[in-house]
Amino acid sequence: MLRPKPNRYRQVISLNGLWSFQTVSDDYTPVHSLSHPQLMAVPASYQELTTHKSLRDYVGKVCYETIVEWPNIQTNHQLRLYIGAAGHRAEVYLDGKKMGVHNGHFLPIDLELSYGDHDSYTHRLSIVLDNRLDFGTLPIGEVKGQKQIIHHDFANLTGIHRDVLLYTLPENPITDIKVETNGYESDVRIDYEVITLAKNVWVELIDPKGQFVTKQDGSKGQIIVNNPLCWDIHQGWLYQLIAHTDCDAYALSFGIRDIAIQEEGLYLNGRKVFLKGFGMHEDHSGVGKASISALNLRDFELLKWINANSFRTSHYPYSDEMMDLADRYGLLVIDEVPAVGLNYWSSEIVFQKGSVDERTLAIHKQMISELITRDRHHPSVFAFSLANEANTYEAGAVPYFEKVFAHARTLTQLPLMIVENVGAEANKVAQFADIIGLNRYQGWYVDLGDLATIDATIQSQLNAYHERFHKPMMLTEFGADTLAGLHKLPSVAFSEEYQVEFLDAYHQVIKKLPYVIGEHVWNFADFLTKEGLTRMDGNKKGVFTRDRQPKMVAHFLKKWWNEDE
Ligand code: BDP
Repeated sequence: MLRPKPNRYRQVISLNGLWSFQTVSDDYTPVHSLSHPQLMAVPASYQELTTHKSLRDYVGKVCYETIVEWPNIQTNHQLRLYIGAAGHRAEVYLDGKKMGVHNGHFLPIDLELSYGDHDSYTHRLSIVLDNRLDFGTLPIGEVKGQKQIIHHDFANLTGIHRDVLLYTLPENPITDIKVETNGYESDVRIDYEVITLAKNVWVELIDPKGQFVTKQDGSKGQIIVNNPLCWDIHQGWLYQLIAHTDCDAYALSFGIRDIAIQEEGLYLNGRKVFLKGFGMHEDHSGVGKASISALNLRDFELLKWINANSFRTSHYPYSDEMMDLADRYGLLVIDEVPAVGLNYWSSEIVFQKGSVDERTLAIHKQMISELITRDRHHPSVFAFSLANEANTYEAGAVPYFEKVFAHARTLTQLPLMIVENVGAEANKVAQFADIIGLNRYQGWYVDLGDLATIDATIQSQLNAYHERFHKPMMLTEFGADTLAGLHKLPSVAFSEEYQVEFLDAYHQVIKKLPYVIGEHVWNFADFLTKEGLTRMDGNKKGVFTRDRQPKMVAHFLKKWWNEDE
């Protein structure tokens, strides 16, 4: 699948804006227009916009509806719909007729809109969304009565979260382009393939400075690039392969860069790199999980300011635009599937029939396929994370993850990760991964306030993993809830001083361990969660507030990460 892009052969029309919106029953089909709609912004999380608690806490289906004015298209051309993300389950209707369904909130919906009445230029587009999480969705969840139970730590915000685009394709379109690069020094080989039924195919290569490199005939081939401009950290060089046919064209961006791992290191273009950055969330006041260019850009400006070189898309795939920005700012990305909540924080077994079972495995595999297909040409993506904090000490987790990893390996050569909170001795799954991420909250959930315990505990826990699995390790989460503006001398938990001392203690211990390839602070910014006694208006472990202003620790991180260059 190629993301819609306008050019002389392809029209793209944005349907973002104000739509009609209403909660609907489970058996609802949009035969007629909505009976008592309200206005709703697209993209946005509707829970962030409403003033009604009943809608904010609503569990079930909603319908978005808009009237679309058709572009003028030829009969042999296709009209398609692309929705960057809408969740969790989506049904798409045109004039009341079902066009398709999709399960998987954080990945695109792309389908053809076939329509009966060619004489009519206005059509009613309805998108029915179900915000319920169960064992056939990711994240997983359970609905008990009217309540949605979730086991993960971010609010179940839903709605149409990314661009809605109507687009056209010409006859015999280019349906896919595959590019693989080999090497990074001189004579880099680029293997490409253009998928199309068109007969006459040629490609052009344009370098990151916009200079023409070469033109070549045929839908499949190789190009050798001497002395390439490699993509690197803070150096977002992007090449373009422009595929042409007699009736279509598509420009695909990609980067030339080489990723390698060894037991004690991550190498980018032959150079060892240490990852500095954050686990993040797509979460902003007012719009929730919507992708908004201005807000996305501010996040990247802050990442640059603080001297971060990487982030994890915790705990789900981020928008196309976030991935484009990572490419352009030159930040390395751990791209994560929404396999979160596979841990009930109790003694209950998770990996068993009736709980996380073959239904979950099927959607897990589907989302891995969709994610890797969507993101395979982003040079920023150096690893895929296949789960966060699953109960990997359970016997049932072994066959489950064996299949998950085997599936992902059929789709990518990049390193695969698992993010763990289970101790090394109990872990039955980490051997499947190439890089092991560990989340640790010593000094917070364990021994709150006792910073002196961090050094020895974290060292011994990481060492235990390394001695048992002999893989590169990464501290993927460590953080302390901090109330912006709360100062205490001496420090106490929740104060800005405590966050500084806490993160410094981790930073010091990580530096001593050569096999640790990076540190990602939890979290980039404060974010919304479900209500809870330890969540006062959300999770406050952000280094920035939810409206993206720095807490005191941000200035320290900026300095530490600069000194470590
Ligand atoms: C970890 C989770 C993360 C949470 C974090 C926390 O991976 O999603 O937000 O802890 O408690 O367990 O702050």
